[in-house]
Amino acid sequence: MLHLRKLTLRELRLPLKEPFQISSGTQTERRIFLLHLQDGDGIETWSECVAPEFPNYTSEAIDTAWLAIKQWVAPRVLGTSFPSPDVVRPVLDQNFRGHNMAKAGVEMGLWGLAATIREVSLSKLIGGTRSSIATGISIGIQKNPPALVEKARAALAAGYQKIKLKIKPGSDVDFVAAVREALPEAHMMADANNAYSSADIERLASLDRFNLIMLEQPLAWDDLLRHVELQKRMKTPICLDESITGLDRAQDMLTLGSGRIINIKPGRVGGFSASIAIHDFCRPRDVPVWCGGMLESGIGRAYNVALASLPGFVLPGDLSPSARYWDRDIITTEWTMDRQGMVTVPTTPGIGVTPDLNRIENLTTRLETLNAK
Ligand code: OSB
Ligand code: MG
Repeated sequence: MLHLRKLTLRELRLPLKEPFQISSGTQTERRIFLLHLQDGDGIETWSECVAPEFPNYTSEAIDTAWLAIKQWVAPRVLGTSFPSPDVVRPVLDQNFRGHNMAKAGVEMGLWGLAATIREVSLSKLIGGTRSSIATGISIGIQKNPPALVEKARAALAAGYQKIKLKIKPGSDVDFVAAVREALPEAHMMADANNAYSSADIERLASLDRFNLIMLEQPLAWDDLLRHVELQKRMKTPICLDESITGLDRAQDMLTLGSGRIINIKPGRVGGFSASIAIHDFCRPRDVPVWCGGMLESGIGRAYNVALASLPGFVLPGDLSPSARYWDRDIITTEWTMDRQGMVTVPTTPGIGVTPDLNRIENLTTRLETLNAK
């Protein structure tokens, strides 16, 4: 039985090693939202709510997620007994629309807690089959094509198996062309974070000549229909990120032909149950899925790595090691990647990382503890 007695919400700020620019803005620091879960026997674990500072990815932001967890998520889980974590999501969805990242932070924490209680790794708990995960890097928009080429070259030299180039109008075709010319064999893709509209179809279709593995979320964040027309015009597979908010949207994508690949981020779809459901739907239909990232700390990364160990995650994930993002992570043994671009899946019980409690305490800017009544 899972029985949550105490939930602690904690915000801390971690400076990014280098600014990360996507079409909707630049980040220099990550506001990190951690959750600490404790059951009646004193068993505990940590999770992370990935909502960003501003509602410029989906409609959620850290401050809305904090409110949603405190007001509506926590009261439904604190003091409630769940036989297993897969029954949590329906409870969170009853007459409670949206707020997927808020729901996911807590739902995933309960998966982490279940793994700790059962003394198995999180990967094993969900049926993971991989012992290491192929890793790709997401490279932010750079000031000019040569600067991007340099980043891409360094990433390949470090072993990354896939490079993802962020693009936006004004920083797209020339940038991708320069990287392709410099690195003809690179496994590469582009991510527009919904910076384009149907008026840009010809421009987007011109990316076909660069032999990209996929083009991620070119059109609006909640669109499925306009992507159909674009996919018909393009040879390059479209991968949806923002538009896939749950299993139903994954099904719609396939029915409509809005795209051919899905980037699964457990935060965006509301947690592990939904992520596993999308994985299970896609796998027999030969729809490749891979695990995206939200600039998580080492704690959030533990969940992504475990999820990506499922057999249908057939493409490299955005699961860069700690040193890609931070001078120092908030876990004691940081995430590393080997020269072949592989990240090892932990086999120890629970989430498989050890939070650095002193560092977390020192960095904390906001704290709130909620108890079962
Ligand atoms: O679209 O995948 C995205 C980061 C923040 C918001 C959206 C996205 C991203 C990334 C970063 O691409 C991937 C990572 O965590 O390394
Ligand atoms: Mg994306």
